[in-house]
Amino acid sequence: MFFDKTAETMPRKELEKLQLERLRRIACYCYERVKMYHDKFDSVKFDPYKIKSLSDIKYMPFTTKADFRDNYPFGMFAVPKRDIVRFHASSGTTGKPTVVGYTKNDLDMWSDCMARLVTAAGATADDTVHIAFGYGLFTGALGLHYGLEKIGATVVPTSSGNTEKNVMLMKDFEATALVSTPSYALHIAEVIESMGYKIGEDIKLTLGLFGSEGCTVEMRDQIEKSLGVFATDNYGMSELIGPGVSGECRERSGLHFNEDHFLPEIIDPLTGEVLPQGERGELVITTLTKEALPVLRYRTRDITRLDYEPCKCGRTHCRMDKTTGRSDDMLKIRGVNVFPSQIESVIMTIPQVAPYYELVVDREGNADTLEVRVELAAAELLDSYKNLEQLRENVKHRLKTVLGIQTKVSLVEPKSMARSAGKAKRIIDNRKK
Ligand code: DLL
Repeated sequence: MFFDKTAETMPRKELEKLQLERLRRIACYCYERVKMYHDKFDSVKFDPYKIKSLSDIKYMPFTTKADFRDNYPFGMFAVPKRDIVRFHASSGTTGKPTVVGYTKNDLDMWSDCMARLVTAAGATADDTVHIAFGYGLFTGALGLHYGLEKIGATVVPTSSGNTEKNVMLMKDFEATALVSTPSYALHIAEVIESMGYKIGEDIKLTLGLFGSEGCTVEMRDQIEKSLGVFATDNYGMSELIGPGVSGECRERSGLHFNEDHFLPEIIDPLTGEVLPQGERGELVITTLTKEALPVLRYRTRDITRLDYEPCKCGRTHCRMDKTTGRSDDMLKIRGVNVFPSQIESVIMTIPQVAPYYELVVDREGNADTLEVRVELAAAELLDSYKNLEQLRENVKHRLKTVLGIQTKVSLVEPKSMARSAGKAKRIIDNRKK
């Protein structure tokens, strides 16, 4: 099923022609309207009127999160405030939020992009979709909301939190699809069980439209088992639009980019060089059609690779692998690169532990230490010290095999870790204190 078959199955050559036309247009548009781009282009003598091929993009300067901070709140906008019809913002860990704005056309483009992705994931006008992302300045809830309404699905905008009420409404309104972060989906499953509801009888979900944070295939399996859904992944970020940048089709062999609106590249995060097709590196994205806040060569910090082979679903737009994490989430432990997703994939395959974990990084003397705290799946496991020790050693050994370094493993009581209603925060890096 397609929402916009012509666009989604456009032959590669035609698509690249369109991308080039749009790249030229947006580069000139930014140069003429946004002082920051004008100055950046001039400083490296980049002439937007002379772009000849898509690969000329490599001469264009990058945009980073710091540019948003330095131009807070409206310095990067390309239209007067009266043309803005909506603001969103991402919270950020320190200081001011990142402010993003949309014109009326931007909102139309956004809901079209979202409509394509939810259709690719299998949502239809017959679905009742429970949206358990936080409504508000976060882009997730309203992004999915408008895309789903566009395809005629019935939207239930409950927001995240108050999980028992969420579950009650899911049952009473007979929700068939759930929108949430993967970590919140796991918590919802836990609450469904504690309320005594049966999956398939009281809760009739069949589809999960998840995203906004990393989720390994192993964690996805757990979510599918506990909620009875087919789980799909959606990727995006506020600076670029929100969700709607890329998402999985039913083949689930990568997340299809909306490539006619978002042009992806993969670069070496250290040198900034564009990497050859198929290599893993940092994802950089250029918005090709946004009016209010066009963003050129945005360094996402997310690590992935792109696949340009046609997909079995018929879509021609390239696919990105699930991200292995953000380059700034990567932990350097005693010189070894560790991605939290590697740890997650180990934890999710050990049945005696629950899918809730935390990583505590510290420094003892000059050496980094990594403690993996993970919840036990059942209280009975606490009855035998010997069995607990065996389990701890098993987790430790499996982590050593995957990461190549020793970790400290702490098994904590079932249901003792904080549950998240949004993006889970799993890393505590005491070295930064
Ligand atoms: O999380 C937008 C979004 C909302 C995407 C709902 C999908 C669904 P931000 O809050 O700005 O925007 O966070 C963006 O979240 O750079 C990634 O590191 C991470 N992220 C988003 N989606 C995924 C995903 C929204 N599917 C940052 N897998 C991005 C892994 C993701 N990480």
